[in-house]
Amino acid sequence: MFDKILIANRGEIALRVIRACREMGIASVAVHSTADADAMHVRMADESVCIGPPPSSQSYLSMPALISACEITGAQAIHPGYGFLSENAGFVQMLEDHDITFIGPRAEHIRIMGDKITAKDTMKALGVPCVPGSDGGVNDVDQAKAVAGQIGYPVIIKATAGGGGRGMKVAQDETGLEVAFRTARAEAKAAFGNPDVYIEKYLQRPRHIEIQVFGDGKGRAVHLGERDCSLQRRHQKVLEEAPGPVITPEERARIGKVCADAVAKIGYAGAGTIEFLYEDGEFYFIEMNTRLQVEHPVTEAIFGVDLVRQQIRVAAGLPMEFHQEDLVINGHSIEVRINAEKVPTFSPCPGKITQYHAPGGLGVRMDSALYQGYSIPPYYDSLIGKLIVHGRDRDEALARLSRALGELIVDGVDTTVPLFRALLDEPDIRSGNYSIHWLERWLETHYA
Ligand code: MV4
Repeated sequence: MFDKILIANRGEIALRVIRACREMGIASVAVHSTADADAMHVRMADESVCIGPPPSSQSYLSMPALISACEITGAQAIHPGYGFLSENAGFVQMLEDHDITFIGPRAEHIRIMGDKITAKDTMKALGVPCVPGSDGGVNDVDQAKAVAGQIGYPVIIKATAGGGGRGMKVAQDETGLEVAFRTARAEAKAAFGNPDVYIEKYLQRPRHIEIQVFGDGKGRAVHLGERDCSLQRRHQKVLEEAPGPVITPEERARIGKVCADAVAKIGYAGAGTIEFLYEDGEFYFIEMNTRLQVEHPVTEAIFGVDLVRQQIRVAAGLPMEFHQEDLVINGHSIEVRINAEKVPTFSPCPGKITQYHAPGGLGVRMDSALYQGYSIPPYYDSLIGKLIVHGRDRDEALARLSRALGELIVDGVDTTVPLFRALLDEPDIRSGNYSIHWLERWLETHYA
């Protein structure tokens, strides 16, 4: 096992990793930009290293600075958290050259899943159900028309270098397809330096259901059920829950096994998320994320596992501490993302926290790096906390969420907390009746 781990991240996820390290008797090294000298992750870690000026391109994304920080402190491994360098295959390779262990999958798997056409081809070959569409990429308008004619309109054109909603265009008919195809390619080339696009049948009212998988890197893998992350705004998740309100135990077992078998077969190491659109009882693969996700705590809550601990174990060559049959769901969990943003524009709202009080009690977990007097810098993501509740069933989780939001105090900046208070009064939210378009429609009607 490692003696010392460097955390190449900040905020709540850095604390999350430091806490796992401490429970495992592993020393932790925080890195920070000059803007984060007073940040909680710096205070909580055993040691810290300043790695550069405020812009993340010169600090949290600086590979040489991170490698130097490992060398100075003697850290043997890097946990990347999410975002930043967590899905950068080049970084994983560079660490390998410096004999530093990356706590995450192999560079090869990050690269495959980072190219969405290759990811889909790979998953399809592994028996994962995919959205009907082009086999591989589509190179010209005539080929696009032929594919669309086969699968039927509407269709969606996606950039292979995109993902997470970037570089997508919907076409309702053949005329629209010509425009969509040309603009999609041009935008993909401009945004990603790669014009390659592919086509899928456009699903009109799906849910976003993602399966948590975990591999030991030696051909054994498990799944930890699904999360329903359909409540999004502009491809930013707002609320996530597990299990999914509409997924049956039979559906979970079936798609879960397909996913676990697929990642076992490629020898995947560590945590991964296989994203699906779910419509009319069918799962359609869209993308795989090769990192620990923001919303991982809802899975931890219902399975009673520590995913970061398992990531560290697997990276050190140790086995996971569970088998598939040990993974039994207990109750229901919901996470809300507390952002320093002004609703309904969601414009970032950095500034000084004049008062802070975290909620507590049974079934409540608050993952946040906030403290009273802290100044949220304007340079980074606006996520300032995640409130995660757990109950015996969905209704108990909802009641706890309502109670915990009532206890939470974050003063000095605007936050998304009022949004959650309002959402909890909505019958569709209370009943779990929402698709990927629900939130944007609700925002239009409630704040127009
Ligand atoms: C789709 C789709 C409908 N049909 N693909 C957006 C993010 C990216 N991961 C995939 N996305 C979508 N792909 C087909 N074939 C609709 C979306 C989509 C979406 C997906 C998940 C969560 C929120 C969304 C919001 C708008 C569009």
